[in-house]
Amino acid sequence: MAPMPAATLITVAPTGAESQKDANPALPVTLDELVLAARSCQDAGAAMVHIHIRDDHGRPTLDLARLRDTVAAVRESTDLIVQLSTGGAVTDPFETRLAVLDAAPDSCSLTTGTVNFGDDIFANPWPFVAELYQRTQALGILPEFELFELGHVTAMNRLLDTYGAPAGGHVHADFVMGVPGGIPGTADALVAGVSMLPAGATWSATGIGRSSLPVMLAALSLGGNLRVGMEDTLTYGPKRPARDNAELVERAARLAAEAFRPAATPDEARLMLGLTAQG
Ligand code: KMH
Ligand code: ZN
Repeated sequence: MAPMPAATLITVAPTGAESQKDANPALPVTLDELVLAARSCQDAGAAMVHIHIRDDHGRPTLDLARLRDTVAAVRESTDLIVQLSTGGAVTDPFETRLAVLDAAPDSCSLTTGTVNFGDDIFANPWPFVAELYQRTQALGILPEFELFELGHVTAMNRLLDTYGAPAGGHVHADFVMGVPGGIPGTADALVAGVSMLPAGATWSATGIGRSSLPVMLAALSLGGNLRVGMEDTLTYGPKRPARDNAELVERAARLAAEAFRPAATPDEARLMLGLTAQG
């Protein structure tokens, strides 16, 4: 069994592409709201931010100029590792999703296969995934493999076998569990997924909706890292809306501290992920 890591990387996913403010007014959708959320989440213990942006009407967008402004603004106000979503919304075309890398984030999400996504399909066919992965290698951007299915772990391993190591040499993955149609948000499912990862990989996990807490506790007990945030759950508990993203990060940091694996600072997280220091 791998030794327990000393610290816990906490990633916050503050916005996502699926929810609107009417579901929880604390959802950050403007650039100012996003920057404020990022700053307060860093103060609460986050080291990385997984970003989806919105247009002036609050709709998800992958507009490149906005993405560039967002990366600059978050870097200006925080030390967080900046990760842009290349998943976007289920309606985003492949070319637009590939172009996200031109905004030069530290990291990007990279889902390695197609998955049923509620009533929709989150499409990630192999040629697209292979192209996206090779672009991350060419541009020196750390991919975070987003695994919604056990088969996505197989596809991630196929990418590594076929095209070699990620930029920087380190493999980092995130299990996104409990999406209707994907891997369930249970400890058993997480154990199965983790057992398929290559040696030396780091990983985090997040559970959608009510699977948030069971996945968090299972991830901590398995030596994994945590992703939390309003992309994945708008509530703190049953019938109790989250106050904001920072409240979800505060709880993750508290539980990590109780497990004697306190939240990693952004600099510690950069070391864990093989990223060079900022600035
Ligand atoms: N919004 C989902 C369709 C990612 O950010 O890379 C995809 C998603 C994954 O959220
Ligand atoms: Zn996302």
